[in-house]
Amino acid sequence: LENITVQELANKSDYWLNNQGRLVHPMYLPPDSNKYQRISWDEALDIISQSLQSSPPDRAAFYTSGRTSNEAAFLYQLFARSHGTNNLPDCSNMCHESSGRGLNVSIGIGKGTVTLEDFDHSDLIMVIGQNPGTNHPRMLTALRDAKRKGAKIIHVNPLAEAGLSRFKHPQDYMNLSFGSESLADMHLQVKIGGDAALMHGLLKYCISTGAIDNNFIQEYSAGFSQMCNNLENTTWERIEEDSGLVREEIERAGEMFADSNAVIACWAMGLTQHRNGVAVIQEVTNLLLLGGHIGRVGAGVCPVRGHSNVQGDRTMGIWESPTETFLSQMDAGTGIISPRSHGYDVVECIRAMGDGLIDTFVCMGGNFLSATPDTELTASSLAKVGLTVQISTKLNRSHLLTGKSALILPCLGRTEIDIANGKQQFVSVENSMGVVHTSRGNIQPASDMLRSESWIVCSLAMRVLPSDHSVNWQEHSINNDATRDLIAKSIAGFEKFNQRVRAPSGFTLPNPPRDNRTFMTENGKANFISNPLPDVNLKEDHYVMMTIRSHDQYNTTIYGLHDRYRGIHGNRRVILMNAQDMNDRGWKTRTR
Ligand SMILES: Nc1nc2c(c(=O)[nH]1)N[C@H]1C(S)=C(S)[C@@H](COP(=O)(O)OP(=O)(O)OC[C@H]3O[C@@H](n4cnc5c(=O)[nH]c(N)nc54)[C@H](O)[C@@H]3O)O[C@H]1N2
Ligand SMILES: Nc1nc2c(c(=O)[nH]1)N[C@H]1C(S)=C(S)[C@@H](COP(=O)(O)OP(=O)(O)OC[C@H]3O[C@@H](n4cnc5c(=O)[nH]c(N)nc54)[C@H](O)[C@@H]3O)O[C@H]1N2
Ligand SMILES: [Mo]
Repeated sequence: LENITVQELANKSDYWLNNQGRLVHPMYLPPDSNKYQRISWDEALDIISQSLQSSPPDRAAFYTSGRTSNEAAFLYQLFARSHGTNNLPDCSNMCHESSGRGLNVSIGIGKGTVTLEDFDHSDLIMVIGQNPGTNHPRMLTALRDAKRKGAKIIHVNPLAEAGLSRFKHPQDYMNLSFGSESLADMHLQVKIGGDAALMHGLLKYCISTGAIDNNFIQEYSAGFSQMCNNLENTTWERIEEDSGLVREEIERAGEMFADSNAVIACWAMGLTQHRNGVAVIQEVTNLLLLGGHIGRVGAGVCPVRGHSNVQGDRTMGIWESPTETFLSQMDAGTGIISPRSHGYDVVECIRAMGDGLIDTFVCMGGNFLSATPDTELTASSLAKVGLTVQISTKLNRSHLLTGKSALILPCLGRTEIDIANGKQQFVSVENSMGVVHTSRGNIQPASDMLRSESWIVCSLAMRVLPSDHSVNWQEHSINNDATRDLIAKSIAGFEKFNQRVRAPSGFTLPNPPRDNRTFMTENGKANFISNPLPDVNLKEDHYVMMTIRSHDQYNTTIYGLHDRYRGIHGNRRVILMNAQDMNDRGWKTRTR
């Protein structure tokens, strides 16, 4: 890194950058310099602390990617709030934000309501806008097991994703069963953006055939008749046109739904990243509420997350718009006084940078530059920041297109042994099902200059915050048990954290809708929310483009150049197009 300019590095591919191995030493890119230089931890932390102390708290922002452990995430938000800001944008803003927003209004919780065991008791699992084969391979096992116990699976996707149509479990080779099985019983090949129309069709079908759970609707919900009225305005012609499906198909799916006592709906980016993401997630929720499929064994909503701890990070308070309930418990538990005004999310943060309103930008992992929506704009906005700091394991583009000065702080990965104060430490994470469990490293660290994320945050806090601060940062820098005790006092659901997390499979966080059909919404009810259908009409000669993830790539990290499920090799920049459309235009496949 010292011998090559950042401009030269920026010309390399992402694949090349990731292949350079681990970052093993703190590095500094001074203002007006084009090469990183080695720097000691003390010097690095001093530079950040000076930058933070020389401007108002709201001129700093703290980004988080989703791999950060609960303990480090908790300390990180505690530090940001002690410093005086809620500027905590995170990768979740670009991922399942719409799930959180939609579900909070519908059922009073921003996460899913199913456990893994529910899959064993489900009659019908809807997999909507999600490709578990590539992105959640372990979920295929849960789907296969559910199917063997009699569940039906409906796949809603413009593409017939391979994992769901041709599934082969590695262990089946051992049992000498060589055939692959089709997991999906039905594939509803919606148009891109056609899910809301499909949901309207399913709702209409169930209402008109009386396939609804009257008890649930009366006792626990609000907004049902309003929704029914609004649905009358949606014609079947519009539903067919917008969804790209024919009425009979939708009715057959409706029949399967009506015949099922316990339905799970899973979804991911195929819904969340649409402009109407919040609305369409509420439509899916409407459908489940209609049949009383919340708070029932084998049923519920299941937004399937990406990063291993993105859900836990939010639970720990990585959130630019925290609720008063959350903040007051945080303050009572830790003795700090959190700022109340909301901070920047990812998009607002980029705007603020562009307007010259950010002096210090710290990233706990991730690749802000490449993951955010408009790379060029983000790069030019970042360039206006005084100091950008990346706490990372591996090199990526965010280390090369930086603020006026930049730091790289190399941290331990979760697979590495973390010994602090003579004791081996472990951390915890929360999965999509709300289960909190331990994560322990077992390989030797790549360098003795690496530090744990918690250590880095606490060492910074000790420099920036007054020495009589209410939090014992010294202790937390080397003792995750102490941090868990503080979390237990400061965040609901984590009582006896240290004891419960040590159980072999961890513990499940409280989930009021699932546990006892308690809905912590404004009216205390589960809400049917009506939303107008989005405009999915296309202009003449226009096409819709969607993005999909591929094999051998994890978000911005490129591990290889092959997507074996799709038979695409040697390239990452691929546009797939309907052959008929290409023919009509006389367009040809590029041959290399
Ligand atoms: N190998 C690998 N695994 C990953 C990741 C990775 O990059 N690589 N990323 C991780 C992260 S952070 C996340 S968030 C998850 C994401 O997991 P997924 O959400 O499964 O990821 P995508 O491939 O982006 O999924 C988009 C899916 O939605 C479909 N789709 C697109 N538009 C529509 C639509 O309008 N309606 C419907 N019904 N479907 C639509 C696409 O065909 C595709 O199957 O994966 C995680 N796991
Ligand atoms: N065009 C497009 N953009 C998207 C998406 C899309 O589908 N299409 N998906 C969006 C989604 S769903 C998400 S979640 C975001 C993801 O946005 P980010 O989370 O910001 O991006 P990642 O590529 O997951 O981050 C990878 C980097 O994290 C660092 N890293 C890896 N492990 C660790 C660790 O243990 N500790 C630390 N400190 N650092 C580590 C490495 O340096 C690595 O280069 O991107 C979003 N952006
Ligand atoms: Mo994600």
